Amino acid sequence: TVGKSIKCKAAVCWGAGEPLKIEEVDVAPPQAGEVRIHILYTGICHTDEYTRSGKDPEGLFPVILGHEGGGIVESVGEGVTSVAVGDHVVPLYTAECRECKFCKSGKTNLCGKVRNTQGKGLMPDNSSRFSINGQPIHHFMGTSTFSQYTVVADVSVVAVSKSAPLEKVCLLGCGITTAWGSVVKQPGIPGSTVAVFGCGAIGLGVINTAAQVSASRVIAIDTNPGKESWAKKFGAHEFVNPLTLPEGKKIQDHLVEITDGGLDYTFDCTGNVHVMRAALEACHKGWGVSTIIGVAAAGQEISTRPFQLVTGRTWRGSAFGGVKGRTELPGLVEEYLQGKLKIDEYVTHHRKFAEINEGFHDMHSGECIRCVVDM
Ligand code: AHE
Ligand code: ZN
Repeated sequence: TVGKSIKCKAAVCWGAGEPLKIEEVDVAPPQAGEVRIHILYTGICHTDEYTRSGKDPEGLFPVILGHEGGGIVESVGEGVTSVAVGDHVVPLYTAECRECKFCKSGKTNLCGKVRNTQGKGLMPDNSSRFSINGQPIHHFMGTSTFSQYTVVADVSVVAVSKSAPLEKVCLLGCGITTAWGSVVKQPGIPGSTVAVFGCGAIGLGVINTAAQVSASRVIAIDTNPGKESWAKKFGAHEFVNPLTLPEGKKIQDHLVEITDGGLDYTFDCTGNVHVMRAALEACHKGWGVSTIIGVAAAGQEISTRPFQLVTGRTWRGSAFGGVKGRTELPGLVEEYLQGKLKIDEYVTHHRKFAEINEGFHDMHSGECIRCVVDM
């Protein structure tokens, strides 16, 4: 059966730094190996803002942003067997084909199958399913959830339990899963000391997961004093505001002092390269491991004295928390339904689709953890 094009509303970013504009777009039917999804809810993540702002060197325009979506499969292209019409789904910006060198390695969640075309803002056949009066609009991160209908590759979507509210589980498309995976995929955290730099959604998720797996001491760090109560609510034992340290005192030196030589594990959840350095240098000599989760601004580089690594600290990073989305998201949704995984607690703001730009403004305020947009 040959599907028809759908007209719907989408938030289009026409150029770097421009606000999103709600437009009527044509969404072509899914081709072989593709899935068209009716998006009902989407979160807004700092990465959407990073690309909107024009700071992302890989940013392409015009584009339909968004990568934290929840929706229902409207139709599928030829050969699609992994999801069916009517399934409740979460699009995945980290695909999982189970066939490529990466997927088969057993060492990483990164998948090579659609990486190149995804990076070009296109579907795997090198074309776009979005257009306005015949002008193609770029896809984003293989998901483009700021559209009432989107098309994704079948390797870039997972069906989840219909018992779970899509307005909540959409957030598993990025932030909460990233935070969860960064902790549970790393052996050794139970019983260990942990410091988390940055108390946004990712930082709070890392704090919460570390506390749940019984880290012995979880120290939250943020320059916004308002984040102390958030961090503690999510399980942090202590909170340090670097701005309150004596003049000239570095946060890493303070942390090394109060932890008898440094932390076992640290996490950068800020994307600030100076914070990344502090997170590494706050690690304990001989075994401390620092994980970079935040996305740094274009052209930024990290630095430290090599002696920091020679003396046994490890600097690492992960994308989407090391989580294989198609395999693991259904289980995370079950954990949410059983009350073992927090999602509701992150949602501080709700917006109608027409107010999506206000949702971006919400995100900049320290009081916003996650804003969910009702499409
Ligand atoms: N294009 C940016 C980098 C963006 C980036 O690091 N993306 C993260 C996901 S951020 C989620 O909010 C990622 O996982 N990337 C892996 C990948 O394969 O793209 C830049 O600075 O160039
Ligand atoms: Zn994100």
